[in-house]
Amino acid sequence: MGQSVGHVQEEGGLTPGEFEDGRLLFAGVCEFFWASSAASNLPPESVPEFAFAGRSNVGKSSLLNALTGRKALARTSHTPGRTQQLNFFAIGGEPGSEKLRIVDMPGYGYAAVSKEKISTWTKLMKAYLRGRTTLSRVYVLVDGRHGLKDSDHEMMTLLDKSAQSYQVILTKKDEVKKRDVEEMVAKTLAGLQKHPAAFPDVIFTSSETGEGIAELRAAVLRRLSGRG
Ligand SMILES: Nc1nc2c(ncn2[C@@H]2O[C@H](COP(=O)(O)OP(=O)(O)O)[C@@H](O)[C@H]2O)c(=O)[nH]1
Ligand SMILES: [Mg+2]
Repeated sequence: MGQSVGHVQEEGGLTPGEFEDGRLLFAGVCEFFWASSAASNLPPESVPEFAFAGRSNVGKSSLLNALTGRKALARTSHTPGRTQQLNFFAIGGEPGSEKLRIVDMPGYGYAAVSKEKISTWTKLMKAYLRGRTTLSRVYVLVDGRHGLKDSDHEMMTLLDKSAQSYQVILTKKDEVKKRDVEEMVAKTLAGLQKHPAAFPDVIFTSSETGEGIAELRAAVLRRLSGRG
């Protein structure tokens, strides 16, 4: 394993107990329960929400599958029509008694989409991000082969303005040469300096090998218990 990654992830100071609790948190119920296409039909606020955003094809569906250890989650997200909505999943308990919610946000930065559609999603995302008091953290997924793009900066600017806490997750680590990993992490952290609300650390993941997934679960658990 690359030393750099161990280093980056240890900076979070996650304990073995947090890794185990994180694993258990995602080992239970994981159920799709709500899709919102407009700010007027968001589910009532309840438990803390962890939203996942990123450019189309960044590996969001794969990461959510790896995180929850289930294939059904991505299948739900792939249901035609639902990809342009905010999809809500109950984690750790049946909807109504869940411990947290995962929110799958529409992918952005996809060129072949009409302006009208983009403006509809943008409105929905803005409304959700600005108004949601139970939103605990947004994870912005960035392709680890390519790094931050203009559309990621736009998304993060929106998050800065919304005063939402967010962290970047680099994806597809298995596709990045070991010697390039450290440089990609450094470049990404440098790019985050423009963004006051960004968590100053990244998690490098691979849904293919599972690397970084336990760390992500533990990070969610830590945030959920008010320690991160
Ligand atoms: N090698 C590799 N490929 C991945 C990984 N995650 C996703 N992919 C691939 O990237 C493409 C887009 O993945 P998907 O999860 O559908 O992305 P989404 O559009 O962000 O939901 C698919 O071909 C996946 O197989 C990963 O960790 N490693
Ligand atoms: Mg997807």
